[in-house]
Order: sequence, then C-alpha cells, then structure tokens
Amino acid sequence: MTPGLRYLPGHLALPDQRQLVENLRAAVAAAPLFVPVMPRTGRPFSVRMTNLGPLGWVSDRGGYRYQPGHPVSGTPWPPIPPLLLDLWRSLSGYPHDPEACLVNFYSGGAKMGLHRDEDEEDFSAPVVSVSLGDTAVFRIGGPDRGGRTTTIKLQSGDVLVMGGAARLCYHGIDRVLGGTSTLLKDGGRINLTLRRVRKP
Ligand code: MD6
Ligand code: FE
Repeated sequence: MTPGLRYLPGHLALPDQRQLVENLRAAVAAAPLFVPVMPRTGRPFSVRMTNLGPLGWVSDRGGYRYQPGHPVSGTPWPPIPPLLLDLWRSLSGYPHDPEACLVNFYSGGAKMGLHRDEDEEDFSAPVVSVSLGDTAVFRIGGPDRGGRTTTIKLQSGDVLVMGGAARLCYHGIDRVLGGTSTLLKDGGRINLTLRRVRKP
C-alpha cells in the first residue's frame, strides 16, 4: 500500500454513522445538493455535492475552486459537525482544524473519475475521508496518471486517510454497489472528505 495511505475499516461505529446522517440531513436542508459541472465543457458530474465548513469546493465552467458560500444561494456553508472535527483531530496529525468538508452523494449509477485533490494550498495536511451507506469500489494509483492502480471496497463506517506520499495520488470511484447498506433510507452512498485548504 502507498506510504501515507491509512485504511481504517469500520472505524466509525453505527451510532456515529447515524448521527452523521442526521447532521447531514439538516445541512442539506440549509445547503442543498448541487450538480457540479466540468470546467470548460460544462458536462455534469454524476455525483451531487454540498459542503460544510468555512470553505467549500465547487466546480463550474470557470474551474475548480474553494468559496465561502453555496453556488446557487450564496449562503455560507453549514458548520462541520463536532464528530467530524474530533475525527480529524484524532487522525490527521495536523495541528489546525479542517476548513472544508466536501459531501459527495452517489445515487443510481454515479461514479467519480480518477483525479487528484490538488486545489488546496497546504498539501502537508492529509485528506480524511468517511464513507456512509452503500459500498463503493475505490480505485487508487500513484502520483502519475496511467500508472498501476488497486481497488479497495469502502463500506459504511470506513475511514481513509490520504497523507504523505498518498496525498497527491490519483483516485476515484469505479462504482457503488446498490443494496449493500440500510443506513440511508433510500439507498445510495455519501462520502465526506475533510480538507485543510489554506496555509495557516
Ligand atoms: C469518494 N473520495 O470516496 C471520493 N479524495 O467518493 C475522494 O475523492 C477522496 O476518498 C481524497 C481523499 C480521500 C478520498
Ligand atoms: Fe478526491
């Protein structure tokens, strides 16, 4: 496994997963899921998104960036729930709190192409990822596109930390395996990624 990649299967107990789903219901009511589109082409993502925290990641025809408010309403993003801040403090090894929590919602045939998380200023902080709901096939490679890749099945409650050399590795979601979890009433999958954006 890539140095700096930590895979923590079942790290979040079921009551904590349920708590997060409750937190997310309230957050999505305040900051609705939006459909990002690819820079230049305007092609829509199959994943719907929202964010928590002082900054949120958005993608539109103008490019990828972090901004303080929702792309449709302009309203500030809801706060990152305490449970996620505790998770970050216990796992990140980074002395400052995250500034962004990207919420990805996968339904139907949603997937995510191979990409690197590189829109942040501070790569010394890891990205901490939490999976909720249906199992996903997560693919991870090296720092260059086109290299060898491996897959990990991410189940509800699994946590992944991408730091060190893994921080800038290519990764994506091949597919979500429907009907593998009952956590979300209507099925699907939620992925939360906690990020530090700016240098402190
Ligand atoms: C997902 N995850 O699991 C997509 N990025 O749905 C990511 O893109 C990701 O899991 C950076 C670090 C960890 C991740
Ligand atoms: Fe990513």
